[in-house]
Amino acid sequence: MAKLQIRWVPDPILKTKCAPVEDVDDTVRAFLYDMLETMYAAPGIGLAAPQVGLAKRMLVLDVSDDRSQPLKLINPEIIDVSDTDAVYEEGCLSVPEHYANVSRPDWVEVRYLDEHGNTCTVTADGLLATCVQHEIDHLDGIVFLDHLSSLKRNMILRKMIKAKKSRNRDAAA
Ligand code: GNR
Ligand code: NI
Repeated sequence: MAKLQIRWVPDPILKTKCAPVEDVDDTVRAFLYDMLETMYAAPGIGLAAPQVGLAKRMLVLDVSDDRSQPLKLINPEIIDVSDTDAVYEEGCLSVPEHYANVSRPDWVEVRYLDEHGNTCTVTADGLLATCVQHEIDHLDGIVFLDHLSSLKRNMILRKMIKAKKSRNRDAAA
């Protein structure tokens, strides 16, 4: 297993529409394990492949308190949503140290392939519903900042770019 490097905005891969996984093979399974290791180490409750440099439609999640319920979703599709929305304060491993309220459907039904290539469905509510929608957004090149007003989004983006410049200065010094 290997820990992967997490990309931060404004990395262009975070704007990419990811391609479906064609074959659920050992390479895919190994990558999902590396993603889980990276997510647990971060620590985070979800991670999408483009965040670690691979523009393919797969993601991992674990919203359990004791970090014992890993979920691995390949080619996930939202097939039903609630009429009602819920607001959560979201964060993102690709936008470290920034948080904002985002409104999304408060439950969703998702169809996906598991790591053996079997079609499964999961019905999610609460934090899992928020998280799985946040992760599927990543597969379409969307980050939670895209759900905010342009004023808030640009404020956070400017801070991310400033922080990157100061990291680069430190690295050069
Ligand atoms: O670790 C994470 N926490 C989180 C909190 C509220 C809403 C969404 C998330 S997902 C995030 C990890 C991440 O960036 N996944 O893409
Ligand atoms: Ni994220």
